[in-house]
Amino acid sequence: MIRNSYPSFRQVLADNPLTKIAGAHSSLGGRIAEQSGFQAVWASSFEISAARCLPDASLLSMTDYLEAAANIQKALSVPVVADCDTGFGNSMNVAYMVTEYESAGITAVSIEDKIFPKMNSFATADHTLLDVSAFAHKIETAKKAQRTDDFFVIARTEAMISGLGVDEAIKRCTAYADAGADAVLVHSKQKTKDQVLEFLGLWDDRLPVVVVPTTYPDWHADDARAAGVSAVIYANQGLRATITSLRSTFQSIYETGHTAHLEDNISGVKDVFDLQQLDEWQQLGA
Ligand code: SPV
Ligand code: MG
Repeated sequence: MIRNSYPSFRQVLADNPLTKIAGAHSSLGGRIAEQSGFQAVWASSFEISAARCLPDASLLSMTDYLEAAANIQKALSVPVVADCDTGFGNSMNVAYMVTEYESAGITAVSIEDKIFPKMNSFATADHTLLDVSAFAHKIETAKKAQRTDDFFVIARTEAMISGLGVDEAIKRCTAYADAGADAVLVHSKQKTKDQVLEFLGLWDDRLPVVVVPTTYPDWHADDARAAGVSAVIYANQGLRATITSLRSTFQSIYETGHTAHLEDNISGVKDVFDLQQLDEWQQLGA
């Protein structure tokens, strides 16, 4: 089918004991994630900026991120979760963002409690947080702005990223739950899962918890589920795999002057045609 229908992220979260989400910056990456079994796709600000060789630092506009997320969603039968950074400004920007994303068919967005402009969580930089009440107001505004009951707003705290610790993360997530958030995302850059586990031990299960185990990659999804996690985002492994693969392929072609040795290890043209749904398009256009 060329025009895909897809469930809302809210539905997917309700239907799965653990929702596995893969990061993408293009429809192609999103489609391969879906074919690999992922139940949702994260339209990652890190990936979308990297695809344009730009830092993940609020340089691209909301329109850029929306276009990327909407293009990914158009290709999929699973929902996109759009990484909307800080909501692209103040509460009024958040209201505009929600109307635009919802109109484009996106069923879930995530906004984080850093000040605008934000910097990627792993970069050595200032990660100052917005005042808790100001971010709670953004969440309230997002929920007020949505038109459908299904639209899903994830409140992401960067408390642990900014060095404020687990207690601050709990305090903030509680305030965001009070403000009407549908889930919380707790991000950590520690080398182990312990900080997130500590959060889960103190969290009263009021809302689903989403995690991004980039720096603690050995946390098995089943163990995350057992610890109380509802959704896990593999935010940038696809991008990093792409970089490794392109680099070795291009270097090898350049050095050897031919591609014969690569042919068995790179996708055939037929594989590309299938990802493009060429057969379906030809039937439609016949
Ligand atoms: C992203 O993928 O853009 C994220 C996750 O927000 S992180 O890069 O870890 O901040
Ligand atoms: Mg991001």
